[in-house]
Amino acid sequence: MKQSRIRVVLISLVVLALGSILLVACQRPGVSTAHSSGSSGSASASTPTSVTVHMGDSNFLQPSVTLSKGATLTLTDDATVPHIIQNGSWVNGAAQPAAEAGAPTVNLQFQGNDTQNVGPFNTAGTFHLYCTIHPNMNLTVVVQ
Ligand SMILES: [Cu+2]
Repeated sequence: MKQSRIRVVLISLVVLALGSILLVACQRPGVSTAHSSGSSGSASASTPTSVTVHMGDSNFLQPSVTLSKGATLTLTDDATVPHIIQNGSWVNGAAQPAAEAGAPTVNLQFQGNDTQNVGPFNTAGTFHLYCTIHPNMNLTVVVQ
């Protein structure tokens, strides 16, 4: 009983190990070409300079967004509702203004159905934005 169970565990470990080796082997060519090329030919289209996050009545439509370093965050208000977006976050229902080191200063007033830009985010890290009007309307910006 016990031995067969150990055997099952061992076999699945071997399968996992082989699987991860295969994965690494498959990924290596793509990664290496991405790093080695870049001087000539097509520009790397995988680095967006702007990423859009939409806002609804009282929320961001996504809780977090990931940007490449140097990219700009575009905020679009899809509702006919104002938002005031600043550095900070709601914690347990309380507004806590705070700007992390390297964060662009954010103080944007949306009237409804409008779009504004934040950034560029030139420092890698995690930054928090919130709407001062709507409790728990938080957005985490991860810059890589
Ligand atoms: Cu709001």
